[in-house]
Amino acid sequence: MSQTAATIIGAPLDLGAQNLGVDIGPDAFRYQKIIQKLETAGIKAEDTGDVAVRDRSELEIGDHRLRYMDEIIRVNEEIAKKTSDAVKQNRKVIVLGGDHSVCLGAVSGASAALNGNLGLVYFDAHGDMNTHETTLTGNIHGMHLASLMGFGEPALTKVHSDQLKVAKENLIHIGGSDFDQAEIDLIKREHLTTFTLLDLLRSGLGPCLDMIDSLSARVPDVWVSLDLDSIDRIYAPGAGMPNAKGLTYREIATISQYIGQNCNVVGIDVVEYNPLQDEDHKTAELGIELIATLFGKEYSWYSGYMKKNKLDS
Ligand SMILES: [Mn+2]
Repeated sequence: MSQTAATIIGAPLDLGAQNLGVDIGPDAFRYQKIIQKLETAGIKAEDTGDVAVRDRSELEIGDHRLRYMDEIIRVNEEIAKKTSDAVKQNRKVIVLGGDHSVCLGAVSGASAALNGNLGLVYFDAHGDMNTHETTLTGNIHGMHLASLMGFGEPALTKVHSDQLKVAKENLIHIGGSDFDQAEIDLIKREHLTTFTLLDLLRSGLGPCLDMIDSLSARVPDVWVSLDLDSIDRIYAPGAGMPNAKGLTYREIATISQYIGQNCNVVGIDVVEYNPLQDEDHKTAELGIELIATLFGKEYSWYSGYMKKNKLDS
């Protein structure tokens, strides 16, 4: 089996949220042997280390509607540069958060490398589609998805390049169960494509798979943003905000496999991982499995490990 080349970018940014414990996420994935596990799935990942993030104790909050924006933009510019370089070299990109605002740089970089011709599949219990004008918290991890589609604060929409990062018709938002009214208004006004928990319970997975089909027919390349809080806390207790009505393992694994088999996934960000809340590292383990399946690989860390070490003879 030929190995797929990938680049890992650690993004221990937690300034987009408030004290969710997600800044140690990248190191926890490394401790969980992400490199070795992906290798058994056919992905040869090179770890480029972490982008530097200043501690919040050294920083000014700034505008309370856009908390810590200057440092968040600075970090995301660096993520965007590294992502863009890797995509141009035809390497798959894995961005390990960090809070979800790291998606801003990741998708901006990938989009720039692909001249804006990029689809985005976005797993999240929340909308992340507020702007500085509608936010209730001032936390940028609730705004960057709007920014990627050109809405809201210009300093955020223009990270890495002045061009639109994701055309609104090239977004699929999956797993939503907790949208703010302003986000619902934006979704309706802009006719965004969403597949919520309610849609899932009402219709089953069919319409979601149809959305993925039409996205892959429209754009050659897709980025996947995986907020672990889209997954039920039974399977992902280590999410920054654990979700009691999230996607089951069966659902997230099936959708991920479908994406991996039907889309060219150029990169993935896995975000909002809080190792301190995890149980037996199972959230990290699930994250690694989903990375492999989203890149179209089969994941069986245990059987691969057994074979490699000749323990099954
Ligand atoms: Mn999110």
